[in-house]
Amino acid sequence: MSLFSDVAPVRFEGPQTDNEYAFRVYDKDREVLGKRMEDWLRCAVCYWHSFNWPGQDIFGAGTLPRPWLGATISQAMADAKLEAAFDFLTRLGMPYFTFHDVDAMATAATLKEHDRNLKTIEARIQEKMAASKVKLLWGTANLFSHPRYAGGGATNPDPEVFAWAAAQVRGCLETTHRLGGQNYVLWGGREGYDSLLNTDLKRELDHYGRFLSMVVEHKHRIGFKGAILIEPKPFEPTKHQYDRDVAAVYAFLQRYGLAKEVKVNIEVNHATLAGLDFEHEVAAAFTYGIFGSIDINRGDPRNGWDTDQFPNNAQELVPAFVALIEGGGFSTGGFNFDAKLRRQSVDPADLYLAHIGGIDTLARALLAAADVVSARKLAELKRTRYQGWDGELGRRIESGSLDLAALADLATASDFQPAVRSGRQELAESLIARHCKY
Ligand code: XLS
Ligand code: NI
Ligand code: NI
Repeated sequence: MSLFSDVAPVRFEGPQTDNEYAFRVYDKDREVLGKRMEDWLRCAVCYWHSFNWPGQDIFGAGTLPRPWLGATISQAMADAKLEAAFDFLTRLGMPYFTFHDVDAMATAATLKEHDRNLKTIEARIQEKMAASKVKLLWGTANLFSHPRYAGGGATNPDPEVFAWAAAQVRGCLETTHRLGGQNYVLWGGREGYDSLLNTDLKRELDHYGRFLSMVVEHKHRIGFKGAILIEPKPFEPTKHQYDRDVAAVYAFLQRYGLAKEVKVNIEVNHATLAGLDFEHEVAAAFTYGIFGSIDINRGDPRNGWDTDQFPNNAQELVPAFVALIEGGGFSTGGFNFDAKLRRQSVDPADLYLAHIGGIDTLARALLAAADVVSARKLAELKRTRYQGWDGELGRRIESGSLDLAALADLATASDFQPAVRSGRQELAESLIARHCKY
Protein backbone atom coordinates (compact mmCIF):
# COMPACT_ATOMS: atom_id res chain seq x y z
CA MET A 1 0.00 0.00 0.00
CA SER A 2 1.23 3.47 -0.82
CA LEU A 3 0.03 6.92 -1.71
CA PHE A 4 -0.54 5.65 -5.25
CA SER A 5 -2.48 2.46 -4.43
CA ASP A 6 -5.93 3.91 -5.06
CA VAL A 7 -5.72 3.53 -8.82
CA ALA A 8 -6.15 0.09 -10.34
CA PRO A 9 -3.53 -1.06 -12.85
CA VAL A 10 -3.91 1.09 -15.96
CA ARG A 11 -4.92 -0.80 -19.10
CA PHE A 12 -5.65 -0.08 -22.73
CA GLU A 13 -9.39 0.34 -23.21
CA GLY A 14 -9.56 2.11 -26.57
CA PRO A 15 -10.84 5.51 -27.70
CA GLN A 16 -14.46 4.85 -26.64
CA THR A 17 -13.77 4.36 -22.97
CA ASP A 18 -15.13 6.69 -20.29
CA ASN A 19 -12.47 5.64 -17.83
CA GLU A 20 -9.91 8.39 -17.25
CA TYR A 21 -7.52 5.83 -15.75
CA ALA A 22 -7.16 3.88 -18.97
CA PHE A 23 -5.14 4.30 -22.15
CA ARG A 24 -7.19 5.30 -25.16
CA VAL A 25 -4.46 4.91 -27.78
CA TYR A 26 -1.40 3.41 -26.10
CA ASP A 27 -1.82 -0.30 -26.70
CA LYS A 28 1.60 -1.68 -25.91
CA ASP A 29 1.31 -4.83 -28.02
CA ARG A 30 -0.11 -3.11 -31.10
CA GLU A 31 2.21 -3.53 -34.05
CA VAL A 32 3.43 -0.39 -35.73
CA LEU A 33 5.76 -0.81 -38.72
CA GLY A 34 6.80 -4.24 -37.53
CA LYS A 35 7.52 -3.33 -33.92
CA ARG A 36 5.39 -3.29 -30.76
CA MET A 37 4.26 0.14 -29.62
CA GLU A 38 5.97 -0.34 -26.26
CA ASP A 39 9.24 -1.08 -28.06
CA TRP A 40 8.95 2.06 -30.18
CA LEU A 41 8.24 4.33 -27.23
CA ARG A 42 10.21 2.73 -24.38
CA CYS A 43 8.54 5.06 -21.86
CA ALA A 44 10.17 5.95 -18.57
CA VAL A 45 8.90 7.76 -15.48
CA CYS A 46 11.42 10.07 -13.85
CA TYR A 47 12.05 9.85 -10.15
CA TRP A 48 12.90 13.50 -9.53
CA HIS A 49 9.75 15.31 -10.68
CA SER A 50 7.36 12.53 -9.79
CA PHE A 51 8.55 11.44 -6.36
CA ASN A 52 11.25 13.83 -5.22
CA TRP A 53 9.64 17.22 -5.80
CA PRO A 54 6.97 18.42 -3.36
CA GLY A 55 5.77 21.23 -5.61
CA GLN A 56 7.81 24.12 -4.27
CA ASP A 57 8.79 27.01 -6.53
CA ILE A 58 10.83 30.14 -5.94
CA PHE A 59 7.76 31.91 -4.52
CA GLY A 60 6.29 29.23 -2.32
CA ALA A 61 6.55 25.99 -0.40
CA GLY A 62 5.64 22.50 -1.51
CA THR A 63 1.98 21.73 -2.15
CA LEU A 64 2.04 18.03 -3.11
CA PRO A 65 1.68 15.32 -0.49
CA ARG A 66 5.04 13.54 -0.52
CA PRO A 67 5.36 12.31 3.09
CA TRP A 68 8.81 10.81 2.44
CA LEU A 69 10.39 14.22 1.71
CA GLY A 70 12.06 16.62 4.15
CA ALA A 71 15.12 18.83 4.59
CA THR A 72 17.22 15.71 5.11
CA ILE A 73 16.15 12.28 3.90
CA SER A 74 16.60 9.33 6.27
CA GLN A 75 16.94 5.76 5.02
CA ALA A 76 13.35 5.10 6.11
CA MET A 77 12.14 8.06 4.04
CA ALA A 78 14.16 6.89 1.03
CA ASP A 79 12.62 3.42 1.42
CA ALA A 80 9.08 4.81 1.63
CA LYS A 81 9.74 6.81 -1.52
CA LEU A 82 10.99 3.71 -3.33
CA GLU A 83 7.91 1.77 -2.24
CA ALA A 84 5.60 4.48 -3.59
CA ALA A 85 7.61 4.90 -6.79
CA PHE A 86 7.46 1.22 -7.69
CA ASP A 87 3.80 1.01 -6.76
CA PHE A 88 3.15 3.85 -9.21
CA LEU A 89 5.41 2.43 -11.95
CA THR A 90 3.84 -1.01 -11.86
CA ARG A 91 0.25 0.27 -11.71
CA LEU A 92 0.97 2.54 -14.67
CA GLY A 93 2.63 -0.38 -16.45
CA MET A 94 5.72 1.54 -17.51
CA PRO A 95 8.71 -0.47 -18.69
CA TYR A 96 11.39 1.98 -17.44
CA PHE A 97 12.35 4.56 -14.85
CA THR A 98 15.17 7.11 -14.55
CA PHE A 99 16.80 8.66 -11.47
CA HIS A 100 19.55 10.88 -10.05
CA ASP A 101 21.65 9.41 -7.24
CA VAL A 102 20.31 11.89 -4.67
CA ASP A 103 16.68 11.41 -5.73
CA ALA A 104 16.68 7.88 -4.44
CA MET A 105 19.19 7.70 -1.57
CA ALA A 106 19.32 8.99 2.02
CA THR A 107 21.05 12.35 2.47
CA ALA A 108 24.83 12.14 2.91
CA ALA A 109 27.34 14.67 4.24
CA THR A 110 30.61 13.01 3.18
CA LEU A 111 31.66 11.00 0.16
CA LYS A 112 32.01 7.86 2.31
CA GLU A 113 28.47 8.26 3.51
CA HIS A 114 27.32 9.04 -0.04
CA ASP A 115 28.81 5.80 -1.29
CA ARG A 116 27.25 3.79 1.54
CA ASN A 117 23.78 5.31 1.17
CA LEU A 118 23.79 4.89 -2.59
CA LYS A 119 24.73 1.21 -2.27
CA THR A 120 22.01 0.67 0.35
CA ILE A 121 19.29 2.03 -1.89
CA GLU A 122 20.80 0.26 -4.92
CA ALA A 123 20.25 -3.09 -3.21
CA ARG A 124 16.60 -2.19 -2.51
CA ILE A 125 16.05 -0.92 -6.03
CA GLN A 126 17.48 -4.20 -7.27
CA GLU A 127 14.88 -6.12 -5.25
CA LYS A 128 12.08 -3.92 -6.53
CA MET A 129 13.23 -4.32 -10.14
CA ALA A 130 13.46 -8.09 -9.74
CA ALA A 131 9.96 -8.30 -8.25
CA SER A 132 8.44 -6.17 -11.01
CA LYS A 133 9.27 -5.98 -14.69
CA VAL A 134 10.46 -2.39 -14.45
CA LYS A 135 13.91 -1.66 -15.92
CA LEU A 136 16.30 1.25 -15.67
CA LEU A 137 16.48 3.48 -18.76
CA TRP A 138 19.22 5.64 -17.28
CA GLY A 139 20.86 6.88 -14.14
CA THR A 140 22.57 10.22 -13.57
CA ALA A 141 24.41 12.04 -10.79
CA ASN A 142 23.05 15.32 -9.48
CA LEU A 143 25.96 17.78 -9.75
CA PHE A 144 23.90 20.94 -9.37
CA SER A 145 21.64 21.02 -6.27
CA HIS A 146 24.17 21.03 -3.44
CA PRO A 147 25.71 24.46 -2.67
CA ARG A 148 29.21 23.07 -3.40
CA TYR A 149 28.20 22.95 -7.07
CA ALA A 150 27.18 26.62 -7.31
CA GLY A 151 30.09 27.23 -9.70
CA GLY A 152 29.57 23.96 -11.60
CA GLY A 153 30.83 20.39 -11.19
CA ALA A 154 33.38 19.49 -13.86
CA THR A 155 33.81 23.19 -14.76
CA ASN A 156 34.13 24.46 -11.18
CA PRO A 157 37.09 26.77 -10.50
CA ASP A 158 37.96 24.55 -7.51
CA PRO A 159 39.55 21.15 -8.33
CA GLU A 160 38.19 19.69 -5.07
CA VAL A 161 34.68 20.19 -6.43
CA PHE A 162 35.77 18.54 -9.70
CA ALA A 163 36.96 15.61 -7.57
CA TRP A 164 33.63 15.43 -5.70
CA ALA A 165 31.83 15.37 -9.04
CA ALA A 166 34.13 12.58 -10.23
CA ALA A 167 33.40 10.53 -7.11
CA GLN A 168 29.64 10.99 -7.49
CA VAL A 169 29.71 10.06 -11.16
CA ARG A 170 31.87 6.98 -10.58
CA GLY A 171 29.41 5.82 -7.91
CA CYS A 172 26.30 6.45 -9.99
CA LEU A 173 27.78 5.01 -13.19
CA GLU A 174 28.67 1.80 -11.36
CA THR A 175 25.24 1.63 -9.71
CA THR A 176 23.59 2.21 -13.10
CA HIS A 177 25.75 -0.58 -14.55
CA ARG A 178 24.85 -3.06 -11.79
CA LEU A 179 21.17 -2.21 -12.15
CA GLY A 180 21.33 -3.03 -15.86
CA GLY A 181 20.78 0.60 -16.92
CA GLN A 182 20.63 1.13 -20.67
CA ASN A 183 22.31 4.54 -20.64
CA TYR A 184 24.12 6.92 -18.34
CA VAL A 185 23.18 10.61 -18.67
CA LEU A 186 25.10 13.79 -17.95
CA TRP A 187 22.95 16.86 -18.06
CA GLY A 188 25.31 19.83 -17.76
CA GLY A 189 23.56 21.13 -14.62
CA ARG A 190 25.73 24.13 -13.81
CA GLU A 191 28.42 23.53 -16.44
CA GLY A 192 28.30 27.02 -17.92
CA TYR A 193 28.71 30.58 -16.73
CA ASP A 194 26.78 33.61 -15.57
CA SER A 195 29.46 36.12 -16.57
CA LEU A 196 32.46 35.80 -18.84
CA LEU A 197 34.17 38.51 -16.77
CA ASN A 198 35.06 35.98 -14.07
CA THR A 199 35.23 32.86 -16.25
CA ASP A 200 38.24 31.21 -17.87
CA LEU A 201 36.36 29.76 -20.82
CA LYS A 202 39.20 27.71 -22.29
CA ARG A 203 40.17 26.20 -18.96
CA GLU A 204 36.58 25.27 -18.09
CA LEU A 205 36.00 23.62 -21.46
CA ASP A 206 39.26 21.68 -21.17
CA HIS A 207 38.26 20.49 -17.70
CA TYR A 208 34.86 19.46 -18.98
CA GLY A 209 36.51 17.55 -21.84
CA ARG A 210 38.87 15.83 -19.39
CA PHE A 211 35.96 14.93 -17.10
CA LEU A 212 33.98 13.37 -19.91
CA SER A 213 37.03 11.43 -21.13
CA MET A 214 37.47 10.03 -17.62
CA VAL A 215 33.81 8.93 -17.58
CA VAL A 216 34.21 7.19 -20.95
CA GLU A 217 37.45 5.48 -19.85
CA HIS A 218 35.73 4.25 -16.70
CA LYS A 219 32.71 3.00 -18.59
CA HIS A 220 34.99 0.76 -20.65
CA ARG A 221 36.97 -0.33 -17.61
CA ILE A 222 33.87 -1.63 -15.82
CA GLY A 223 32.34 -3.06 -19.00
CA PHE A 224 29.26 -0.88 -19.06
CA LYS A 225 27.64 -1.50 -22.45
CA GLY A 226 25.08 1.31 -22.29
CA ALA A 227 25.48 4.69 -23.95
CA ILE A 228 26.90 7.80 -22.31
CA LEU A 229 24.58 10.70 -23.11
CA ILE A 230 24.93 14.46 -22.79
CA GLU A 231 21.69 16.42 -22.45
CA PRO A 232 21.82 19.77 -24.28
CA LYS A 233 20.18 22.87 -22.81
CA PRO A 234 20.88 26.51 -23.73
CA PHE A 235 20.47 28.24 -20.36
CA GLU A 236 18.99 27.73 -16.88
CA PRO A 237 20.39 27.46 -14.31
CA THR A 238 23.39 29.29 -15.78
CA LYS A 239 23.02 32.13 -18.25
CA HIS A 240 25.07 30.21 -20.81
CA GLN A 241 25.17 26.40 -20.62
CA TYR A 242 28.14 24.88 -22.46
CA ASP A 243 25.95 22.12 -23.93
CA ARG A 244 23.61 24.64 -25.53
CA ASP A 245 22.23 22.45 -28.33
CA VAL A 246 23.01 19.31 -30.33
CA ALA A 247 25.39 21.12 -32.70
CA ALA A 248 27.35 22.69 -29.83
CA VAL A 249 27.62 19.29 -28.12
CA TYR A 250 28.81 17.69 -31.34
CA ALA A 251 31.51 20.34 -31.78
CA PHE A 252 32.57 19.82 -28.16
CA LEU A 253 32.72 16.03 -28.59
CA GLN A 254 34.82 16.37 -31.73
CA ARG A 255 37.21 18.80 -30.07
CA TYR A 256 37.89 16.31 -27.28
CA GLY A 257 37.90 13.21 -29.46
CA LEU A 258 34.67 11.80 -28.01
CA ALA A 259 32.29 11.94 -30.98
CA LYS A 260 32.24 8.14 -31.31
CA GLU A 261 31.81 7.57 -27.57
CA VAL A 262 29.08 9.94 -26.45
CA LYS A 263 25.58 10.63 -27.75
CA VAL A 264 22.78 13.02 -26.81
CA ASN A 265 19.64 12.96 -24.74
CA ILE A 266 17.38 15.55 -26.37
CA GLU A 267 14.73 17.34 -24.31
CA VAL A 268 11.80 18.90 -26.14
CA ASN A 269 11.63 22.15 -24.23
CA HIS A 270 15.40 22.56 -24.10
CA ALA A 271 15.28 22.63 -27.90
CA THR A 272 12.56 25.25 -27.97
CA LEU A 273 14.37 27.35 -25.35
CA ALA A 274 17.41 27.25 -27.67
CA GLY A 275 15.21 28.73 -30.40
CA LEU A 276 15.13 25.45 -32.30
CA ASP A 277 12.41 23.04 -33.31
CA PHE A 278 12.47 19.73 -31.42
CA GLU A 279 12.50 17.89 -34.76
CA HIS A 280 15.58 19.87 -35.76
CA GLU A 281 17.47 18.51 -32.76
CA VAL A 282 16.34 14.94 -33.47
CA ALA A 283 17.25 15.17 -37.16
CA ALA A 284 20.60 16.84 -36.34
CA ALA A 285 21.50 14.11 -33.85
CA PHE A 286 20.73 11.38 -36.40
CA THR A 287 22.70 13.27 -39.03
CA TYR A 288 25.78 13.51 -36.80
CA GLY A 289 25.35 9.90 -35.64
CA ILE A 290 24.88 10.86 -31.98
CA PHE A 291 21.17 10.25 -31.40
CA GLY A 292 20.60 8.59 -28.03
CA SER A 293 17.42 9.27 -26.09
CA ILE A 294 14.62 11.78 -25.51
CA ASP A 295 13.35 13.69 -22.47
CA ILE A 296 9.75 14.30 -23.40
CA ASN A 297 7.89 17.34 -22.11
CA ARG A 298 6.80 20.72 -23.44
CA GLY A 299 7.22 24.36 -22.57
CA ASP A 300 4.71 27.16 -22.65
CA PRO A 301 5.11 29.42 -25.67
CA ARG A 302 4.63 32.50 -23.52
CA ASN A 303 7.09 31.45 -20.80
CA GLY A 304 10.81 31.53 -21.41
CA TRP A 305 11.81 28.88 -18.91
CA ASP A 306 11.83 25.13 -18.42
CA THR A 307 8.20 24.58 -17.37
CA ASP A 308 8.48 20.80 -17.85
CA GLN A 309 4.82 20.28 -18.72
CA PHE A 310 3.41 16.96 -19.86
CA PRO A 311 3.06 16.73 -23.65
CA ASN A 312 -0.49 16.99 -24.96
CA ASN A 313 -0.18 18.02 -28.59
CA ALA A 314 0.43 15.03 -30.83
CA GLN A 315 0.45 16.94 -34.11
CA GLU A 316 3.28 19.14 -32.91
CA LEU A 317 5.36 16.00 -32.25
CA VAL A 318 4.74 14.24 -35.57
CA PRO A 319 7.70 15.77 -37.51
CA ALA A 320 10.09 14.60 -34.77
CA PHE A 321 8.49 11.14 -34.85
CA VAL A 322 8.96 11.01 -38.62
CA ALA A 323 12.66 11.77 -38.06
CA LEU A 324 12.78 9.13 -35.32
CA ILE A 325 11.18 6.45 -37.52
CA GLU A 326 13.34 7.34 -40.51
CA GLY A 327 16.40 7.22 -38.27
CA GLY A 328 15.50 3.66 -37.23
CA GLY A 329 14.03 4.44 -33.79
CA PHE A 330 15.72 4.07 -30.44
CA SER A 331 18.47 1.61 -29.71
CA THR A 332 19.32 2.14 -26.03
CA GLY A 333 17.17 5.26 -25.58
CA GLY A 334 13.51 5.87 -24.89
CA PHE A 335 10.98 8.56 -24.00
CA ASN A 336 11.68 9.72 -20.47
CA PHE A 337 8.87 11.82 -19.01
CA ASP A 338 10.98 14.70 -17.70
CA ALA A 339 7.73 16.45 -16.85
CA LYS A 340 6.14 17.64 -13.67
CA LEU A 341 2.71 18.36 -12.30
CA ARG A 342 1.42 21.88 -11.76
CA ARG A 343 1.47 22.94 -8.10
CA GLN A 344 -2.30 22.67 -7.74
CA SER A 345 -2.37 19.08 -8.98
CA VAL A 346 -2.22 17.82 -5.42
CA ASP A 347 -4.10 14.53 -5.74
CA PRO A 348 -2.05 11.35 -6.14
CA ALA A 349 -4.43 10.63 -9.03
CA ASP A 350 -3.06 13.64 -10.90
CA LEU A 351 0.27 11.91 -11.42
CA TYR A 352 -1.54 9.05 -13.18
CA LEU A 353 -3.69 11.39 -15.27
CA ALA A 354 -0.62 13.39 -16.33
CA HIS A 355 1.31 10.31 -17.46
CA ILE A 356 -1.67 8.63 -19.12
CA GLY A 357 -2.39 11.77 -21.15
CA GLY A 358 1.29 12.11 -22.06
CA ILE A 359 1.71 8.48 -23.09
CA ASP A 360 -1.45 8.57 -25.21
CA THR A 361 -0.08 11.71 -26.87
CA LEU A 362 3.10 9.83 -27.81
CA ALA A 363 1.04 6.91 -29.10
CA ARG A 364 -1.04 9.27 -31.27
CA ALA A 365 2.08 10.92 -32.67
CA LEU A 366 3.66 7.53 -33.37
CA LEU A 367 0.62 6.23 -35.27
CA ALA A 368 0.30 9.43 -37.29
CA ALA A 369 4.02 9.49 -38.12
CA ALA A 370 3.94 5.79 -39.11
CA ASP A 371 1.10 6.60 -41.54
CA VAL A 372 3.01 9.56 -42.94
CA VAL A 373 6.08 7.40 -43.49
CA SER A 374 4.05 4.50 -44.98
CA ALA A 375 2.22 6.79 -47.39
CA ARG A 376 5.67 7.65 -48.83
CA LYS A 377 4.44 11.02 -50.06
CA LEU A 378 6.88 13.06 -47.98
CA ALA A 379 9.73 10.81 -49.05
CA GLU A 380 8.64 11.19 -52.67
CA LEU A 381 8.41 14.94 -52.30
CA LYS A 382 11.98 15.04 -51.00
CA ARG A 383 13.21 12.66 -53.67
CA THR A 384 11.83 14.69 -56.56
CA ARG A 385 13.01 17.95 -54.96
CA TYR A 386 16.61 16.73 -55.10
CA GLN A 387 16.45 14.64 -58.24
CA GLY A 388 18.80 16.96 -60.15
CA TRP A 389 21.52 15.55 -57.92
CA ASP A 390 20.93 12.08 -59.36
CA GLY A 391 21.80 13.37 -62.85
CA GLU A 392 25.27 13.69 -64.31
CA LEU A 393 26.03 17.18 -63.03
CA GLY A 394 24.94 16.33 -59.48
CA ARG A 395 26.94 13.12 -59.45
CA ARG A 396 30.09 14.87 -60.67
CA ILE A 397 29.82 17.55 -57.96
CA GLU A 398 29.05 15.08 -55.17
CA SER A 399 31.87 12.77 -56.11
CA GLY A 400 34.37 15.62 -55.92
CA SER A 401 35.54 15.16 -59.50
CA LEU A 402 35.05 18.85 -60.36
CA ASP A 403 37.08 21.58 -58.71
CA LEU A 404 35.80 25.14 -58.35
CA ALA A 405 37.31 26.37 -61.60
CA ALA A 406 36.18 23.36 -63.63
CA LEU A 407 32.65 23.71 -62.30
CA ALA A 408 32.61 27.46 -62.95
CA ASP A 409 33.80 26.90 -66.53
CA LEU A 410 31.21 24.18 -67.07
CA ALA A 411 28.40 26.40 -65.73
CA THR A 412 29.49 29.27 -67.96
CA ALA A 413 29.92 27.15 -71.07
CA SER A 414 26.57 25.39 -70.57
CA ASP A 415 24.83 28.70 -69.85
CA PHE A 416 22.77 27.23 -66.97
CA GLN A 417 19.46 29.06 -66.41
CA PRO A 418 17.97 27.21 -63.42
CA ALA A 419 14.31 28.01 -62.73
CA VAL A 420 12.78 28.42 -59.27
CA ARG A 421 10.85 25.24 -58.47
CA SER A 422 8.16 24.77 -55.86
CA GLY A 423 9.36 23.50 -52.48
CA ARG A 424 5.80 22.23 -51.76
CA GLN A 425 6.01 23.27 -48.10
CA GLU A 426 2.27 23.76 -47.68
CA LEU A 427 1.62 20.32 -49.15
CA ALA A 428 4.17 18.79 -46.77
CA GLU A 429 2.46 20.48 -43.82
CA SER A 430 -0.96 19.24 -44.95
CA LEU A 431 0.40 15.71 -45.23
CA ILE A 432 1.25 15.84 -41.53
CA ALA A 433 -2.09 17.39 -40.55
CA ARG A 434 -4.20 14.90 -42.51
CA HIS A 435 -2.66 11.90 -40.80
CA CYS A 436 -3.35 13.20 -37.28
CA LYS A 437 -6.54 11.26 -36.78
CA TYR A 438 -5.91 9.13 -33.70
C1 XLS B 1 16.91 19.90 -16.42
C2 XLS B 1 17.13 18.58 -16.98
C3 XLS B 1 17.25 17.48 -15.95
C4 XLS B 1 17.94 16.27 -16.53
C5 XLS B 1 18.43 15.30 -15.52
O1 XLS B 1 16.49 20.82 -17.11
O2 XLS B 1 16.12 18.31 -17.89
O3 XLS B 1 15.99 17.16 -15.46
O4 XLS B 1 17.12 15.60 -17.42
O5 XLS B 1 19.48 15.79 -14.77
NI1 NI C 1 15.93 16.44 -18.82
NI1 NI D 1 14.91 20.12 -18.45
